[in-house]
Amino acid sequence: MGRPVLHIGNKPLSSWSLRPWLALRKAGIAFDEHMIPLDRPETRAALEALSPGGTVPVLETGGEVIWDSLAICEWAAERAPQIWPSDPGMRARARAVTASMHSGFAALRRACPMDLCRPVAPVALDEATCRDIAAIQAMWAAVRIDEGPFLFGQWSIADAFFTPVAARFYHFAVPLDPAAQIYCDTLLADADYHDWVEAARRENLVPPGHQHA
Ligand SMILES: N[C@@H](CCC(=O)N[C@@H](CS)C(=O)NCC(=O)O)C(=O)O
Repeated sequence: MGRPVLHIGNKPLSSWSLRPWLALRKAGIAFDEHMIPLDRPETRAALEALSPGGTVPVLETGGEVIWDSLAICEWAAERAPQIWPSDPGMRARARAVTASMHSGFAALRRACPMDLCRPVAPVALDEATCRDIAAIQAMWAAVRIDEGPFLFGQWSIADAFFTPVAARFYHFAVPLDPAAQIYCDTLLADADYHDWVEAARRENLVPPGHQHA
């Protein structure tokens, strides 16, 4: 069986693609990657040909096609259980915050899309976005444990889901409470994230003005 292939969107913009890419890296699973440029006339047909989900990321492995960032992370965790916390209570909380990010915070996504090539600069944030930012920080404070730099001590899928959030906070110069700032700095200092950012900067396929939540 060949290596799994992770199909992703443009690295500067595709926050959904970044999450499973990090999870596969942290799981130590070797994979090939294939980028499908977004926002082009041929994009829709390419995505629909790839999976019933019609979006990236998509993982192709052993005849299976897995779409959805969280489903791919779970596939990785079945092979590398250490990317969820080992304690059942903590694992349940990690899944809860991950699911909250997966399905929520639409206002933040809309107002502060991930764009790793964006100069760092604040924008005026509407009320709904401020509420999302406060809710994320409150959620982090509620679950964060003291042992280790990540949300649940060791790196977990929850951190994969919050890395694009930290990138949004950074590029939009969002003021954070001190503990949230330290956590975001940790995520943004991660070596695998840096590899993604460097590749994003090398990519020059993105039509100007396009943004993805
Ligand atoms: N829930 C999906 C969302 C994925 C998603 O929305 N991906 C965007 C790119 S970041 C996409 O493929 N959009 C389709 C398009 O641009 O036509 C997941 O978690 O994987």
